[in-house]
Amino acid sequence: MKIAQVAGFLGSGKTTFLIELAKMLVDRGHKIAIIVNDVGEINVDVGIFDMHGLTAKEISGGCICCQIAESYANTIAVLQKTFQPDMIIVEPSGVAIPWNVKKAAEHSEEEMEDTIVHAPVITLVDSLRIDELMTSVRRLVETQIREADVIFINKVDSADKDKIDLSIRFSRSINPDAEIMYGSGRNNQGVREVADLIENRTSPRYDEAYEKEMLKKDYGGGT
Ligand SMILES: Nc1nc2c(ncn2[C@@H]2O[C@H](COP(=O)(O)OP(=O)(O)OP(=O)(O)O)[C@@H](O)[C@H]2O)c(=O)[nH]1
Ligand SMILES: [Mg+2]
Repeated sequence: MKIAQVAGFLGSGKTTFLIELAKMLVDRGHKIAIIVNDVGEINVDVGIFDMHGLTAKEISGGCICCQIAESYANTIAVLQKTFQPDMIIVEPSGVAIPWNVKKAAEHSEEEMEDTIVHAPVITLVDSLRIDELMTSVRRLVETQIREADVIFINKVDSADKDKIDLSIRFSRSINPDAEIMYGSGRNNQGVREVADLIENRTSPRYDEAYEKEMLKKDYGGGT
């Protein structure tokens, strides 16, 4: 079973993007389930997914990458047994760390007869709020960008060229290896290209040693 994450800071447009992405994958014949995580303060309205005819499960009361990793793994296993999707698309909370979400997903293998294959990790970058992302929440945003396979510069329908360029340069400087794409979930721009990547590519399994190396770099220990 393939699992795709649409990561990104609070308000970066994850839910809007994910609905378009899921609809496109359903149209291509996939059986899709959605898992949405909210950290508690704002309640996700799963009804919005139902409205679009999509199967969604909400997990709340903490972050699926840490506090409630177990209930995330359990939700995946239950979906596998009861609905048998060929793909699950996950909206982690805006403060989640992508690799920890991967690690948590892999724990579901202990509860089901299936293995997890990770689709490329998509991180949305809100080009309208790039200045704020580069200052007040920079460390978290850098981690989300560094751990992405695909960086999607979002909301280009409303952002000016300077903000879009800055978003691209900032993302590139942190993660030179990732695919950088741009578009708008609201206008369904760029969604098809992301759907192609999710269908055709995979992302490595969680690797503790590699994460430790990255953390060292992060905190200046390795350089
Ligand atoms: N201009 C523009 N606005 C967008 C786009 N996508 C989402 N938004 C707006 O951005 C805000 C947040 O969108 P959501 O899709 O709820 O973002 P989210 O990342 O799921 O938010 P949280 O779950 O609260 O972290 C809403 O006001 C959306 O209408 C886009 O492509 N362009
Ligand atoms: Mg959301």
